[in-house]
Amino acid sequence: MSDTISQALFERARAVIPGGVNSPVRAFRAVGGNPVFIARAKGARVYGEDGSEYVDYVGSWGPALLGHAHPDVIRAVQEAAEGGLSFGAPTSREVRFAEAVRALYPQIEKLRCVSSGTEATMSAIRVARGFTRRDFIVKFEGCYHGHADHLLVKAGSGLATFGVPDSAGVPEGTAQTTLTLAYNDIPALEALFAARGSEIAAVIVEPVVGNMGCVPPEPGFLEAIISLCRKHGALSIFDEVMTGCRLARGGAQERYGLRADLTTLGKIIGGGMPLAAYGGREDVMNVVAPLGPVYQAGTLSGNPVAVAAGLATIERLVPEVYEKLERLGAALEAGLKDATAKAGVPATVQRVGSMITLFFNDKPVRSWADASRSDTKRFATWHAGMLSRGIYWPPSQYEAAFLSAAHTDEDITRTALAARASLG
Ligand code: KE4
Repeated sequence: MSDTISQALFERARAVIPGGVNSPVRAFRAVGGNPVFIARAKGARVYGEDGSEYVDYVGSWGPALLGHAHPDVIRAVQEAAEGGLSFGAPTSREVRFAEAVRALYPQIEKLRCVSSGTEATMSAIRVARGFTRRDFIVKFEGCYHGHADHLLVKAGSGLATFGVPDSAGVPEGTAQTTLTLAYNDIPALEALFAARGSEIAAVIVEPVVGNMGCVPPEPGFLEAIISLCRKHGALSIFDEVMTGCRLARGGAQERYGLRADLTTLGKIIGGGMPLAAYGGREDVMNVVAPLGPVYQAGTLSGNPVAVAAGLATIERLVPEVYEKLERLGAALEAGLKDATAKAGVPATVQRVGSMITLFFNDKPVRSWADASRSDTKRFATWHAGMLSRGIYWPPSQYEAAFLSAAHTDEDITRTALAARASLG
C-alpha cells in the first residue's frame, strides 16, 4: 500500500523537523519505510491522512488505555478549555487529581505533577539524591526512563558498571554517577550494594519493562530492589510511566503487591494529554521546594486541561476494563503463538496484562542481552506485512504493544490472521 500523502508529508517534515518527527521512534527507522501520518483516531483505530484505517496497538505509546477519543474524556477537555487553558496558579481540579492518584497508589502519600515522563523520572532522581545526600543511581540495561542526561547511560565496560553516555551531549562525568546492571540479575544487584551501598541514592526500574519489548520481572527481583534499598538507606523508584494504571488500577505495584519509596507516572494518568507525576513517601517528598531544598518547577505543571483529561480517564478505570484487557491480552498472546508455531518461525511471545511483545527470538527474553539477540530484520518484514494488512504495530522490536478497552474479539482474530499471513 503506497501512502503517497504520508510520503509527501514526511518529505516536508524532514525539511523542518530533525528526521521529520518529534520523537525518534516515530520515524520507522527500526523497520524501514515511511511512517504513516495519522489524521485522527477513535477507539481502537487510527486513520492515516490518506484515509487508511488501522487496528492500533501503539495507543500513543500507552496513554490510550480507554481507546482513542473517549467521549467522556473529550467532553472533559472541551469543558475545561472553555474555562481557560492555563493559569500558572493552583486549581481545585489539581487537588482532586492528586487525591485520585493517591487513592490508586496509597504509597504515593504526596505527589507533584509535571508535563512528561522524562520530567517525572528526572525529578524523582533529584529528590532521591537530595533526600539521601548521595550521588549514585542504579538503572538496568534495556530500561528507558526518558531522556534526562543521567538516564541516557549504558553499562560501562568492566566490573565497575560505571555508566558511559548512551547519547552525544551527555558529559562523561554525568554518566559516571549512573551504575548500570542487567535486568533480573539479583546477584549483581546484591554485589553492587555490598560494595557501594552507602553511596547509592536510588535504584530506578521499570517494574515490567516495555522499552526492550515486554520483559516481566523474575520472582524476587523487584522485592530485592526494595529490600536492598531499605537495608542500605537508598530509595526505590518504580518507573510506572508505562505500567501505571495499565497493569492494574494501581499499576505494577498493585499487581505484584509491592510498595516503592517513589513512583513515577505518566501516559495513562494524562489520558493522552501532557501530564505526568512523581511522588511517594511524605518524608521524602517534603524535601521538594517550596517546602524543602530540592528545586523542581514547571509552567504547565498540573495544567487544568491536561488534568481534566487525566481525571476523566482515572474515573473510568473500573474493574471491567482490566477484566477485558486480561481476556483480550490472553487471546492475542494465544493467537500470536499459534501463528508463529504454524509458520515454523522461532519466536517468543511475552505478555503482562495488556502489554505484549512478539520477539523474533527462540529463547525467553529476561534481559537486554537476551532481547538484543532478536532477529530485528525479520521483525521489520513482519511489521511491514502487518501494516499492509491494516494492523498498526509498534515500529520496533524493542517496544511493547498495547491493548485498549476499545479493542474487540474481532480485532484480535483479525490481528492473529494478519500475523500468520505476515510471517510468510
Ligand atoms: P516521556 O518523556 O516520553 O513522556 O516519558 C519517558 C518515559 C519514562 N519512563 C518510561 C517507562 C517510558 O516508557 C517513557 C517513554 N516511553 C516511550 C515508549 N517506549 C515514549 C515513546 C517515545 O519516546 O516517543
